[in-house]
Amino acid sequence: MSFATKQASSYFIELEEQYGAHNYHPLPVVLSKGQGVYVWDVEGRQYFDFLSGYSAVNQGHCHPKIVQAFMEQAQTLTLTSRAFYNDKLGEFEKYITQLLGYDKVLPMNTGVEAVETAIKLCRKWAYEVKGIPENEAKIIVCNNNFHGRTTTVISFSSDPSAKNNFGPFPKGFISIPYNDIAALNNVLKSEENIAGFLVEPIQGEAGVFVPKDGYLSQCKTLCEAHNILFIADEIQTGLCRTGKMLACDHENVRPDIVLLGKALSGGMLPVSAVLADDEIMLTIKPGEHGSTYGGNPLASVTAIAALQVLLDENMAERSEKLGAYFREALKKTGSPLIQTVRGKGLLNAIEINSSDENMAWEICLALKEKGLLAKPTHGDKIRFAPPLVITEEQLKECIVIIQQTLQSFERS
Ligand code: IF1
Repeated sequence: MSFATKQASSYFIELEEQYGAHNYHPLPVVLSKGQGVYVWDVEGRQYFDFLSGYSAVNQGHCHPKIVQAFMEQAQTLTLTSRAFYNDKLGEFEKYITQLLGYDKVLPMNTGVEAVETAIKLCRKWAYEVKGIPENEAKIIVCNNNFHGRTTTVISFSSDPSAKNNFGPFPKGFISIPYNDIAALNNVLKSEENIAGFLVEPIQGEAGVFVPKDGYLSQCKTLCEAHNILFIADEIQTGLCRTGKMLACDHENVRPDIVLLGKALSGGMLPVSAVLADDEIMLTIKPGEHGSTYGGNPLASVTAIAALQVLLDENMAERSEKLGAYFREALKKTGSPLIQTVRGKGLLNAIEINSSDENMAWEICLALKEKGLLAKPTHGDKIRFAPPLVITEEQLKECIVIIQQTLQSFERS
């Protein structure tokens, strides 16, 4: 690396350090370009992206079809607000509701806005359809959840770093253990005025924690029996990431409310969506909820293109097949540093077996040197979630990189 180029990275890192809030601790790599499964840093080095913007670029970086749709609309009409109709929102609404089989969609921007929307919808439904007394509705959530970072959503987080000193918090949430059907059953029997159950089909932030087969379908059955809404946060697991359009599809579960975000725009701009049937969705009336950017024509057009690419390129099948192959290959390495391999489709993580609490971070630094970007989560886990456009050949190359990197740590 030449002196001049070495300065490029450190220049941008120092800029962020000096002028940006310190709410992140990134891996020391400065990216300036992306295409498909690859990203490049400011020194021109190429990397496999094994984070995919936390699953926002399932379709690969700068997918040409999504870029084209985005560019054309960007030159035509980008934002009208919802004070007026536009000629793209309805098309998007028709497309996504038909694709996923719901009566209606409510478009928002970020993932956490979709979560907030679902909470509001669930409560409205509880008061106006189910008949829960005013201000008494409770929503069940799971320990170690991650649903975003607004004050209401962190109020039911169990992660102290997400929550500490951000109170006071609103009431109305009950947290139970994840992957524990008895816990859900107990709380439904013992508590009154339950409106809904909000759950991630696979817990992402918790280190890609896959619940046992049948968990989601049993939860759904219990929710039906108690007349409460089953709300699936598919913001990370949805849109082919786990090998099906929705992770709930693995168990043929149809949630009452589905939340999408991230890959809904293929990484172009924040687009999220809440899907539900009329009985739920029509409880919100004009003026009761919304957003300046939600449902804008640029987002609408981009989202249709992003969804169409998932279908055209058989991303669900690719994800399922390559994911299974990837996990098998990781297990076959027999590396003593791998405690567990888990995941579904191309949403995967390994748990590092080491007494050194910095080991996962050190491994990610070493992977970076070998041309693969991955991010440690919760200290001892490394998440592997490449764009779904990755080819079998590229994946094999990546497995070799991971294997060699782990080996270099085994010796030391
Ligand atoms: C950050 C994790 C991923 C999500 C689910 C809602 C949201 C997210 C299931 C909110 C967002 C992100 C946000 C990112 C870290 C990240 C993450 F490690 F924290 F868990 F992806 F794995 N529901 N997840 O995963 O969506 O408002 O951000 O659009 O730095 O906070 P958002």
